[in-house]
Amino acid sequence: MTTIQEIREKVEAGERLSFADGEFLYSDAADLNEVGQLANLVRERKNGQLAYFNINTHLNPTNVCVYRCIFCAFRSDLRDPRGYLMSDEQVLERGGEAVENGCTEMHIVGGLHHQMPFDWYVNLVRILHDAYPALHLKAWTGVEINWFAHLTKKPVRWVLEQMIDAGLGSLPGGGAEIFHPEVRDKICEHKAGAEVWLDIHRTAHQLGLRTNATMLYGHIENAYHRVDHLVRLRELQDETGGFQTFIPLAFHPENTGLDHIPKPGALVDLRTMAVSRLMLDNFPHIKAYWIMLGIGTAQTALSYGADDLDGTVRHELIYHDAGATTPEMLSTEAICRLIREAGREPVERDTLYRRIERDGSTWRTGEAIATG
Ligand code: V47
Repeated sequence: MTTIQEIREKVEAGERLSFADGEFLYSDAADLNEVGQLANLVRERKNGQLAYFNINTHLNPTNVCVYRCIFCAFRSDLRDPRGYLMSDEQVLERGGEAVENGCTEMHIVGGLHHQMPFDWYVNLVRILHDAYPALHLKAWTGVEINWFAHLTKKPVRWVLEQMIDAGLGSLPGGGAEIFHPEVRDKICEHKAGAEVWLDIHRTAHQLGLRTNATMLYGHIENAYHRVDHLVRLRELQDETGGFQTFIPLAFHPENTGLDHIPKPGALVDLRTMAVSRLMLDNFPHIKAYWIMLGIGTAQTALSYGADDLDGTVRHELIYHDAGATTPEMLSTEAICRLIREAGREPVERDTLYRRIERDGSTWRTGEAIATG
């Protein structure tokens, strides 16, 4: 039988936790505050008192999607009045707005629109990058990259090379959901399976792209599936070292096919954050995405393993369509205040974790931030 004392000893000695340790940490036998304390120790070892954020915006160029993932409130059918597809002018206008507001990153993801060719998706990256070269484009989940390979009948490597040539800066962590087929086959049976998602990130890392990873929790999965998910990510990170940040994503049920399931409570959120920090010993950063957690839980998460709050954010749709009641955006002053209230030192970073130095309305990229 595992005990918290044994796990404490391993964590203090910097030893890797096992699958069984992960399951124990999720169980009622492991006191949440003790789990949080251990995660806080690892956070502090890696990132000291720093807590990161960036100034970013979202762009979801279409919500029309061939897939019908049961947890998604954002997708639309082509003929549904909610369905939309942005024009190049609208996309560029968003880029202009982002730059005017000091954004360093645009996070681009959307539906898989069956009428749009691969060229449309590459062109979107190209026009944004050409017009706003300093804006980092964190675009397309592994699921979208897989769709582009399907559309073009070309290898994933080729798809990524075209995107890099157009101006892609990194891949976000979406589309991972829960890797285990017992769950994946029920919530998103058609989309890229675990091996495909992981292999796309492997290829991206080989091409020099940094990527993130997520886990969608609080629906039909159990602790075993969550730990399995974390261990698969940890194995790929051992191989490539290309992941930057892990983001646990709490399921939001409103307007989804799983609206009978209640949203996970704050204690589940905090435990998931802490277990992620403890199991993913080779990930430099764990993000508390305030849009999804709510502001109070996100602040508390900074003492349960998280070292990053994502960004100030503009134009978020995926969570707000699914019932998130958080604000649409935060100002830099507000996000810094939240971080200071949590006892941490706010650091504005770019997507690749380099310090941002600002002078009035101009900014420059400073030094890379070292992680322990
Ligand atoms: O893959 C969709 C999730 C993800 C719901 O890389 C839902 O920095 C909860 O990946 N309830 C997209 N979750 C968002 C994402 C992300 C967010 C913030 C930062 C980064 C990053 C990536 O949102 C999807 C899916 O797992 N999602 N619908 C829902 N109803």
